[in-house]
Amino acid sequence: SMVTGEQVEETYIMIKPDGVQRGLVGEIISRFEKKGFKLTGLKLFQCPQELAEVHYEELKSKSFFPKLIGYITSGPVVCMAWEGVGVVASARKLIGSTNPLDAAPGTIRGDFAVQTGRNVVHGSDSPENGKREIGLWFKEGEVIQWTPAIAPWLK
Ligand code: RTP
Ligand code: MG
Repeated sequence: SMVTGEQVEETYIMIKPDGVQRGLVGEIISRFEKKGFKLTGLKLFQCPQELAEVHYEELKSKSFFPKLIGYITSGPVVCMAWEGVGVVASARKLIGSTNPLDAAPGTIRGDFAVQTGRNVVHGSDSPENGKREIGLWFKEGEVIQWTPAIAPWLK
C-alpha cells in the first residue's frame, strides 16, 4: 500500500439469512464496493450446522449459542471475501454495533436492523480471524486475487 503504516488485509463478510430473505444483498454489497474495497470471493451458500458451530466456536459457552446456530443455518447466506487497506476495522464500522439499536444511522445494522439476533451481516473482528474465516467458508480456488484495470488511487 502507498498509505504508510496501513496494511492490506482481508476480511470475511457474510450476509446472514435475514439479509438474504429481506432482499438486502445488493444494498450490502454496494456499500463495500462504494467504500473502495475489492471483492475477492462471493457465493450463496446454505451453511451446515457443523460449520456454523466452528465459525462461532468462541461463543460456544453463551446462552444464545443454540439460537445463533439456528439463525445462521435457517436459510442461505451470502459469503464474501473483501480485501483492502484496513478493511477489517473499516468493515466493522460500515456494519455498526452488534445490537442494531446501538448502531449509528448510516451503518448497515443502524439502517436495516432492530434485533441483535437478526442483525443482517457478519464481519471478522481481526485480520487473523479474517484469514481463518475465509479459509473456513471458501474452498481452494473460490477466492480470486485480481488487479483492477483502473483506479490506482485505491492501491
Ligand atoms: P458478528 O460476529 O456476527 O459479526 O457479530 P459481532 O462481532 O458484532 O458480535 P459477536 O459478539 O461476535 O456475536 C456474534 C453474533 O451472535 C449473535 N448474538 N446474539 N445476546 C444475544 O442474543 C446475542 N449476542 C450476540 C448476534 O447475531 C451477533 O452478531
Ligand atoms: Mg463477531
